[in-house]
Amino acid sequence: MRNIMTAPFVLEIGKTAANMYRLGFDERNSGNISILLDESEVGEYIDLNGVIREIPTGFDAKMLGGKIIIATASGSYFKNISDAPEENLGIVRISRDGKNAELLWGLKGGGRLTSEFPAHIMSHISRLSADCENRVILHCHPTHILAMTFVHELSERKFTHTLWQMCTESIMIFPDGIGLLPWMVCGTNEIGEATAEKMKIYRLVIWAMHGIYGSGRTLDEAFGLIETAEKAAQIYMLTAHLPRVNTITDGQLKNLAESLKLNYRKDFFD
Ligand code: 2HA
Ligand code: ZN
Repeated sequence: MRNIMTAPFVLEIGKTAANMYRLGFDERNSGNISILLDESEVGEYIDLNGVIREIPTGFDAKMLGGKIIIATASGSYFKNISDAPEENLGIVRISRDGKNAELLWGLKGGGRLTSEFPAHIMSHISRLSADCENRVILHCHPTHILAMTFVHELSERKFTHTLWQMCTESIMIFPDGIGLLPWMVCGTNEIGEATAEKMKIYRLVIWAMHGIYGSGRTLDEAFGLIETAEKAAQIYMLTAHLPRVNTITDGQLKNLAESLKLNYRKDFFD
C-alpha cells in the first residue's frame, strides 16, 4: 500500500482548502468539500474491505450506492486540513442501499462527516445526471457574494446578469448562469434537496446570506467557477454605490458569447 498522505486527492484538498482560507472564503470551520474517487485510485492507498464504522446518511443515497467519496469532516478548519488530513477528512463508500456511509479512512478520533453531507450527496446525484464526469462539490462563504445577496434582488436572472456585466470573463466562465436559493436553515435534508434541484441545471448555486456551492470535474474547475463569481461580486460591491460611467452593454456581452459559441442563458437578458 502506498502512503495516503502522499495521495494526490489528499494533497489537493489540503492545498485548495488552505488557499480558500487565505482568500477569506472559509473562516473558522466554514465550508466543505467532497470529491468522488475511483476505486482503483483509492485502492492503491487503503484497504477497501476495511470498514471502520458505518455512518447513517439519514436520507436515500442509493443513486450513489457503491461510490467512494472523500469529504471534509464536520468542524474541520480549512487552514488545518493539510497539517492533519486524517482528522479533517474522511473517505467513505456509500452502501448499496444508500442508508450508510461506510468509513474506510479518516475522521480520526470519532469525527463526523460535514454537516452539509446531504447537500453534497444530493448535489453529486444531480450533477452526475447533467455531466457524468462531474466529481467535485465545493461549498464556501466568499465575502462579496454574501454581501451582494444583502443588497441585490434575489432573482437568478438579474443576479447572473449583474455578475456577467461586472467582468468580461464572467459570461465565458458561467454562461449557464447561477442558481439562487433564499435563506434556509443549513445542514438539513431540505436545503440539500433544494440545492440538488438547482444543481440539475446550474453548476453554481448561491445560498442567500450564507454562501455558494460550486461543482466541476476537478477541484480547480469547481473552485475556478466560485472565484470568478466572487471576483464579479467584488467589482459590484466596489461600484454599486458609485455613479456608473461605463458599462459592458448587453450587445457586447451577446457578441462575446456568440463569437465564442457559448451555450449561454439567452433568457437572462431582458
Ligand atoms: O461546514 O459552512 O454551511 C460549515 C458550513 C455550513
Ligand atoms: Zn456554509
